[in-house]
Amino acid sequence: MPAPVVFGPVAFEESPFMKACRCLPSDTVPVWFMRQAGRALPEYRQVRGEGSILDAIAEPELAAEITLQPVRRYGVDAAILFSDIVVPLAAIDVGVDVTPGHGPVVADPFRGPEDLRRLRALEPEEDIPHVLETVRILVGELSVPLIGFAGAPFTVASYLVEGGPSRTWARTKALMHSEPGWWGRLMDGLAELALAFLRAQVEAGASAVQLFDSWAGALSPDDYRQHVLPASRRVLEGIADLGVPRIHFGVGTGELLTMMGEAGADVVGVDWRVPLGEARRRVGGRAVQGNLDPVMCLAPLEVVEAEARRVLAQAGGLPGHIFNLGHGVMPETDPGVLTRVAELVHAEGRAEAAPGGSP
Ligand code: 1CP
Repeated sequence: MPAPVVFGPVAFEESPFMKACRCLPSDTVPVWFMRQAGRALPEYRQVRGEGSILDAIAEPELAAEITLQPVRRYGVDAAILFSDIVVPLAAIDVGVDVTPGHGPVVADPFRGPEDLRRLRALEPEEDIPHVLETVRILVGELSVPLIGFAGAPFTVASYLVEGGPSRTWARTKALMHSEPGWWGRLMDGLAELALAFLRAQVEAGASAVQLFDSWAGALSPDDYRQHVLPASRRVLEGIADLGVPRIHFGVGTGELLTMMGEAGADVVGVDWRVPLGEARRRVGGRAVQGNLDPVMCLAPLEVVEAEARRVLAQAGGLPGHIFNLGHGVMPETDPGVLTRVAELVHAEGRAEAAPGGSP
């Protein structure tokens, strides 16, 4: 009798990506690229059109197509849902849009505790049916695992408080220290939102999740531990029962890697500032994801190849490494370079069990 066709989270347990998330040996090192869908791809520019990315995300057939484009083009081992970290905020009418070429903009930024009333519980089937429909389409089409994602409470709060992208996060940090009570309630509300968003994506068929705390590296270890970690832990531990791998990533988080693992991650994402061998030491028995500097992909091909080999060497040929960039693909990247990086990782990466047991 033929084996039954299995869809959903259990379908990809034998894939290199899922094995790496679970620190199991596998024949190849899996690879995907943060922001692999997007402006580096001519096929993306062709279908995307003008206007806010939120409009494209609201069209399930289009969002599914954009998710599939980099999988076809690069031969990566995982897809990441085409969505954005501000999607749940937009869905509960907080008043956020994403300006092309700039990023999220909150017309009326959060300035006082009365703004907490603008946060309400996310009801996925009513508030984000289009996102769930996109996931369901993809689960039927993909031959690799789908990663769902959410923004971590701190990073999402930074947009609500600053009103848009920032380089200093000055208002956010000031608020955290001057009004710790309402900061804590803001974190709690955003943790609930991220948790509901991630649970819904997994229940619709996503095989793994990534919690993006992109800007957490702006914080001191003490601030992170006291004012941010509890909320991120609520999100990551809140989905533990679903059994899917949980990836936790931020930029410039070298000094926070141990705590980001302890927040409840199975895999810790690492940017280019910390060699992967050292990152592994900091995250204990967890897997690591990274960490080629995305800017290197603008250099001549032989430089990119040498840098990719250096990342593989630093990962040590042990299980529990997912090759990725240290942050998102730069829009000016030649897609041919990323195809070559994926080929090289597949051909040269090793993930063998260490003699005598686990890494
Ligand atoms: O309209 C557009 O095409 C603009 C570019 C763009 C894209 C392609 C934005 C605006 N968002 C996205 C999609 C997106 N956002 C994805 C899926 C694409 C893929 O990976 O294949 C993901 C994972 C995100 C997540 C996201 N959005 C993060 C976390 C990841 C990271 O890069 O650190 C953050 C911080 C955002 C906010 C955001 N949305 C868009 C921009 C330009 C930004 C960053 C703004 C800033 O610098 O603060």
